Amino acid sequence: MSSSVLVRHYVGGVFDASGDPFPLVDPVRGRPTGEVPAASAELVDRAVRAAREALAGPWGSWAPADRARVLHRIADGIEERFEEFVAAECADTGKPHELAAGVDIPRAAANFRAYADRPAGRSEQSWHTETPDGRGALNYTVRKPLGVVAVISPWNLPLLLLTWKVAPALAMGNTVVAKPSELTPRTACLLAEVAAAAGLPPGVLNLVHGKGADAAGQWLTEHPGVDAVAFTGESATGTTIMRAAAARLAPVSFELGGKNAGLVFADADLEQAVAGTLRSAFTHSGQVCLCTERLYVERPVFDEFAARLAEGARKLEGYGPMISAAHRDKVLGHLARAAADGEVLAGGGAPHFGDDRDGGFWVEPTVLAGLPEDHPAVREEIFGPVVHLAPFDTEAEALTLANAGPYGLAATVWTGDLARAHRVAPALDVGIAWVNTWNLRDLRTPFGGVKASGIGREGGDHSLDFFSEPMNVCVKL
Ligand code: NAD
Ligand code: 6OD
Repeated sequence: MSSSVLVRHYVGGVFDASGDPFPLVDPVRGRPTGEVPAASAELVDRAVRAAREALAGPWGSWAPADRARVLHRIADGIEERFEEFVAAECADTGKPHELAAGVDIPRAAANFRAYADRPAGRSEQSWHTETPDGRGALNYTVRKPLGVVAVISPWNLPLLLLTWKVAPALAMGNTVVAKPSELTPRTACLLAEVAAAAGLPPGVLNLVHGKGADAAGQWLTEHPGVDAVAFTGESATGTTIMRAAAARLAPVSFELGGKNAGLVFADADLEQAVAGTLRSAFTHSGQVCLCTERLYVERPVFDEFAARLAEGARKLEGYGPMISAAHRDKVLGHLARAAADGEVLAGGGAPHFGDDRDGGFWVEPTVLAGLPEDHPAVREEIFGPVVHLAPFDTEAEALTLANAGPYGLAATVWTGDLARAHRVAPALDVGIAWVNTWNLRDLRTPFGGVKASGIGREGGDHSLDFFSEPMNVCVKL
């Protein structure tokens, strides 16, 4: 799918394509389809200053209800230009049209609506207590914005994850400098156009493009004018960004990598578990941070489950490519080592189409088995269409296996036993556990990971809490 979006920065209300360009590549065919101008350090600085000035401008005195109106207008704008957003998302990521049109772009609009309607009670002076020991004082809480927030987002769900942070940051009265992934910048440009048309004052949302290390991302996170950093991406990048933020004690909210486990108990509805695992392992070709990469199956149903999952994987159609040649090569490298050390039940390589897609970055949906738990394909995040199956014998063993390793983002539990579901799910070392489903999202629930998978929680009031400072005022009566 093509997109005519011109990639431009948006700073202080002005669009600008300055900076040395680098190519944007279509993952489906591997051909250049556009250019990204790399922001200079001077432009990043200008964006932070524009955001600081906007805080002190009219935006700083807008009531939550005024902010809510403009956030709803941004959501309206995304819906009005829906097909342009879908085309830009597909051009950048190569993901199937139905995924962009059915999930990712609608979720971007939903993110704005969800946060538009939420903060009134949180940001106004609505929490009050009287000093309980009879000293006659009224305490109330004022919620203030953090200030200038840097939002740095990845390539897998470009608009969904950008708006997931931008919307609550704006709802709480902050100003934002956003840097989307250098691989997928187009939808962010459309968002800037929509925000301007919706009446968001200049400087409130700024957009700079470029790479991460020694480029726009690093310059932004190291900038002394940035008051907080909200980041989604790899755990290793999170470590680097945390160091930069630590230098000035700026708060961070991190959504990072994962190596998500699933547990299939023998009492599960196997048909439901197979169908659910095909979704949880292969949606967006495994390039969703919540995807299942390790599946532990109770031994009595292991062979049947493995055969059915492998058959389902072989029959999958309409999946998309990896984001880049480098990422495809990383995934295929894992598959080559896994094939040498274990079993490949389905897939295992690059598909052959016999057309121009053979120039793109494709990997077949792959089911592996028989690898030891310390194998790189079982321990490291692959972020591709790859799931490894291993058997277990007891509930305790299943939990030990699932909880091993450095990550703790999400897990799935497939069981027909309600008591087991309530016993096992809370015992998992993850931020999100789904029982007999996957990626069913209510935007008010806490979202995030434990261990190397993140710091803090986003979603609903959790995002509003991160993007604001509560201040107590105590009045002697
Ligand atoms: P990445 O860490 O390489 O890049 C993410 C963003 O950070 C990009 O905009 C990039 O330019 C920027 N960046 C890179 N180095 C930087 C630096 N030194 N300073 C400042 N910015 C820098 O991640 P990616 O490859 O784009 O995304 C895939 C990763 O994201 C996977 O690990 C995946 O699990 C994770 N992810 C996590 C979640 C979650 O909610 N936990 C969601 C989506 C993706
Ligand atoms: O659904 C969400 O709110 C969310 N943050 C999803 C993240 C998916 C990771 O790739």
